[in-house]
Amino acid sequence: MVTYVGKPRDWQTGLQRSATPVMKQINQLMSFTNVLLFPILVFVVIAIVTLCVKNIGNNVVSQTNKNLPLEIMWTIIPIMILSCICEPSFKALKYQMSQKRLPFITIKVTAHQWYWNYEYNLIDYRFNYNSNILKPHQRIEFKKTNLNLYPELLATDYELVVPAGRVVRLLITSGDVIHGFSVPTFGLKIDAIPGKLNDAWIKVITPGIYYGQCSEFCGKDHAFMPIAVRTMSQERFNKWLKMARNNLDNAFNVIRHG
Ligand SMILES: [Cu+2]
Repeated sequence: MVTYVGKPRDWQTGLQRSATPVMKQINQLMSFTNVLLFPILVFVVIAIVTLCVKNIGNNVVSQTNKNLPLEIMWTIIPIMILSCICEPSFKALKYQMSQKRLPFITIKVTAHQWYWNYEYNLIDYRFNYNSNILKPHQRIEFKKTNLNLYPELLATDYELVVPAGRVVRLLITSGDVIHGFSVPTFGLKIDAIPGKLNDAWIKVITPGIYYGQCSEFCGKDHAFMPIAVRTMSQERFNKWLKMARNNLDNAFNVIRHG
């Protein structure tokens, strides 16, 4: 059973709900920054309105020049605000970029115009498959008629499948031009560059389906190469691995209905 769908909501203004520890930190950073930004917004609005009202009817606008205390103040205060943002920001970045030792599995993600290839390269299981956008006429064939679980322009025929609660290492590259592997709920946005392997890690807490899109303009179908990630318990994932190396369609059928 799919328990959670990680996708954008209509009229959403904030970030998507976090599904990984990295995104949790990014969300916390965002909330913290907003707390700092709100008083600045209020101060700037009040200052503009006050100055406008004060200068109504004046042909010559009042000016303040060479006011040393004022200049010191507007240098020191922004430095203090930026220093406050700097610490959690670098902390989140460092966490995101840290190498995780002994990941449960490493998956190679290769971008192509305009689909993704996922390669599982384990000692016993070596296989890869392409993930294309799910076209409307394929919905019945793939048993993906539920638009909430499989939204238009985001659903794919075969998802990237990862175990929940385990560290998964992703090696991201491209077979043609630069693409971007981006899944907002994971706090993940990393370029897929031809001839270069980029490294990222995810640890998805809740089983579900999570959606993202290519985030580097890569040609005419850039908007039609979505990313769908299906996460499940380790037990089910192991079963899926065993089946997927022999019969991919059968493996996906089982996890869809199991
Ligand atoms: Cu692309």
